[in-house]
Amino acid sequence: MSATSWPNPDAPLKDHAELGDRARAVLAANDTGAMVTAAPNLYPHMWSWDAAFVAAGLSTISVPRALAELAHLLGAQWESGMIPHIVFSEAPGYFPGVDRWRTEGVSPPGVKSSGICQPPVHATLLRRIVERATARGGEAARLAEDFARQSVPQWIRWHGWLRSARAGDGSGLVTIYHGWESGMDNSPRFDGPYSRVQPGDLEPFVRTDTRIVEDASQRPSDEEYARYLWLVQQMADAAFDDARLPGVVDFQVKDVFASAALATANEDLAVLAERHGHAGEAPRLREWAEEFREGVDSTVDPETGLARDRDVLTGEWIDPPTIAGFAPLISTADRALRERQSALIDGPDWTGDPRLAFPLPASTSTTYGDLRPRQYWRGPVWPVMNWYLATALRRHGDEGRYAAWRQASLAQLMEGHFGEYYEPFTGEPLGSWNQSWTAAVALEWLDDAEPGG
Ligand code: 2M8
Repeated sequence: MSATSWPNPDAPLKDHAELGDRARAVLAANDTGAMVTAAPNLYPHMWSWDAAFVAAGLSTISVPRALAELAHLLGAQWESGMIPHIVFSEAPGYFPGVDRWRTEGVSPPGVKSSGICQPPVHATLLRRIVERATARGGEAARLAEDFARQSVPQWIRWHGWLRSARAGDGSGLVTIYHGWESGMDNSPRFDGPYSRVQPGDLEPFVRTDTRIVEDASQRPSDEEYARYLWLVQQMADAAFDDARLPGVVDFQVKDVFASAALATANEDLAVLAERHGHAGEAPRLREWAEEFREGVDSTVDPETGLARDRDVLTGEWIDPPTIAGFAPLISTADRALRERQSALIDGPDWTGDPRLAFPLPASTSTTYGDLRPRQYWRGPVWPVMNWYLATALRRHGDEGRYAAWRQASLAQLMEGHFGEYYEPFTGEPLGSWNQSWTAAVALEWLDDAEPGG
């Protein structure tokens, strides 16, 4: 592992075999034995949706290791069914750590976790892992199928919690109480809702992220962090009681992307349930899938063709053009909508922008007035998103776009740093280097000949 500067003096990597070797080395280096941390220094713990992508990447190396990753995450599931967004390791140095969350006594005994969630991509990736293992046969298949049989009830509890605690209004749209729950923390999606969060008597804090990512402009601002922490404080004061959150939290958004992830994950969970000993559960999981599919479709702006979040507290639609606007590409069954969105994503505001280093979708439209091409979820290209969206396109039969995005993604990753995110116009790796989910999706792209895609 010698990638320490950019451009990488060893770049371009020789070939895909070298890319694969480096990606495996990143995952091995980030593996504590109990978990593959999300990144070496910046994120020394397990993140919920990172763990799902990481497990998929690990399954190209070792199915048992991949299953252990998901088992560790499931070991932190709350009694309510919620899967927390961070499962803490013993490593120091991340802020806000477990003490700030005040989850002791609410999280399961012995578990150190945060008190919020992240997008529910897990069942989708578990299905992929199990199909890969089944195709491989032998011990890997037996282990993966056993794991599915044993864990399906826990995944159902997770989805059931999202549906009752976060979408009990029947809207088919998941409410989030923190931008962190979206996974796209400082996306312009949340500018409006965050502008109305006014921190009150906030416990003092010292950030650690800006010590690790030295160029602070690649991270959210201090003002944004104060709001993030204020929301944590509000939820901790309410002991993360699902029933109390709607009455106390200053940020409440219907998240269209998480809802699309849940729609498709319900479909995948139904398939796993049918194949691995829980067939009786499949019909209600398919109903849930339909409910969230319809919820997502109902948010599409007829003028722009993009799906929209909604601010629950003001009732307003959220307009900034971000990658979340393409949520229907993940979940919709409406062919015309799929075609419209596919044409849009090829267009000059997205992958068709001729200034791009690689024709891949940025986290925010590159023609958006307030684009910040180096700042986190406000502009950079995220490899993990490209892979997740491309596999969604492929499962709906779009082999052409899948192949084009695969080629562009592999070309982007050949610079060899496994950046957390990339500057869209120069291809510079930003944020953390040797980010686990970036290495994981590199392995997935390389392995795409295998069944289960
Ligand atoms: C980022 O979020 C964390 C907070 O959850 C952070 O900035 O400290 C996001 O990109 C999130 O989606 C991701 O899961 C996490 C770890 O990679 O980092």
